[in-house]
Amino acid sequence: MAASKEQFNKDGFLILKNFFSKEEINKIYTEARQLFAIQIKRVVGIDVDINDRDTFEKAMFDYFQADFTSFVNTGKQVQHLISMHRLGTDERIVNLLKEIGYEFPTIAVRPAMQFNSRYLSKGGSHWKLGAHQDWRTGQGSLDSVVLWFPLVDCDADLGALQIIPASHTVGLLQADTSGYTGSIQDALPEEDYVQTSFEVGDLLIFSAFLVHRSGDNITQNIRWSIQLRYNNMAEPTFQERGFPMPYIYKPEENLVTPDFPKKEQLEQLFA
Ligand SMILES: O=C(O)CCC(=O)C(=O)O
Repeated sequence: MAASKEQFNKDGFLILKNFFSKEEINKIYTEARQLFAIQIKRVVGIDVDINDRDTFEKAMFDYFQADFTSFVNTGKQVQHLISMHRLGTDERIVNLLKEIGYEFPTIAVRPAMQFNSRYLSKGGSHWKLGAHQDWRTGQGSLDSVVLWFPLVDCDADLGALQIIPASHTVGLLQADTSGYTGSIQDALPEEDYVQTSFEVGDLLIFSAFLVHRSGDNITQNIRWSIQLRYNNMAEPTFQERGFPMPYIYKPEENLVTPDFPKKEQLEQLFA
């Protein structure tokens, strides 16, 4: 693995084939679809087979149109799957981080699952991100990294990430921070981008300074993927900056469902 560290430092990324088993990735993918299927049944009124990909994804689009608020909430609940969080603390990941030089790895931000499709977007930026460096939003250790992997086989047509090898050493580029990751303002040469491609189980690990962007999903399908992010608490500049944590996580101030629950519902539940 020493050679991989050298390669990582040089290129700013590694693609590791079969890093995970297909079964463990499929379990997370299944649970995510199961959550959506529960709400699809309630809102759209159909008992959809999650393994019938096109039919299920069409139902996802119908659900998105029928009840946007509930769709967004379900999308947020999906971010809390135990299976996904468990994978994020997996020994194989901790060992990989150590192999690229981490002394004291921590989770930089909660794991994120994306289900990207032009049909699941009201604005531009949530299904397709322009060129950016994740460090601008994470602001963690200088050696902070992103782990990106799809839950389905993912090639150029499904919009797998496009990366600029070795761009992790060009510095923090100017970016418009109005989107949630911020798009780099300077035009970067098209020919510098490399299109990635994955089978289920493959993993891309990249420096938070590596310039990357979403590929172009030209299919009708959803591109399901997970991003995990880590910091190295032993990195001196992170320590000197007092371990900044720029992510904000806070509860709603008001009851989401007014007049809920009734006392009787609790009595019945705990009877
Ligand atoms: O998955 C994508 O298309 C973009 C993800 C990404 O760039 C990121 O999470 O930083």
